[in-house]
Amino acid sequence: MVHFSGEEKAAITSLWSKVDVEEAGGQALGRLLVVYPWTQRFFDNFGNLSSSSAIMGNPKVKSHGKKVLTSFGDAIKNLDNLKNTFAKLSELHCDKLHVDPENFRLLGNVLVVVLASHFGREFTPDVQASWQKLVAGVANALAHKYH
Ligand code: HEG
Repeated sequence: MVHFSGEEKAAITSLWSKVDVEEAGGQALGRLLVVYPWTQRFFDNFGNLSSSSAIMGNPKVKSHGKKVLTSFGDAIKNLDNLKNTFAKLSELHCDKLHVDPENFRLLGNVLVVVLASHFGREFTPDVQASWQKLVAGVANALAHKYH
């Protein structure tokens, strides 16, 4: 299980307090769909995904991205307990949605890119390392109930 030091927790929480969840969530999910187009197949009811501008401007992508990133907020409140926090969502993604857990890792890395581009020099190597640990922890927790 991942363990977060006090410094890592502080780095994660302090950046998180400045994240615009709607904006960053829409960017992260949108970029996932653009960069890894096979992920689009989970969202065939989202309407127009025919180009990068259609994807980035798609209101369903934005609102679902916000939902996903809001759920990251629960991770940040439960850094010592990620597996239990994501147990229900893991079951949902496995049994109902059939999302390959590799996609959780891709989304986590895309989120890190979005944060880096937004925060620039404030996103220091140490802050990045803390966030990489977080997104890996969330991806593992979401994959935990797969069978
Ligand atoms: Mg998932 C639904 C969280 C990655 C595909 N995802 C949801 C929901 C949450 C969530 C909170 C709503 C659950 C509900 O309605 O009860 N997702 C979540 C997180 C992550 C993630 C925290 C982080 C890595 N999801 C993810 C990825 C894919 C995916 C990578 C596909 C590539 N999620 C997916 C789909 C739905 C959800 C297809 C249902 C969407 C809908 O039709 O409403």
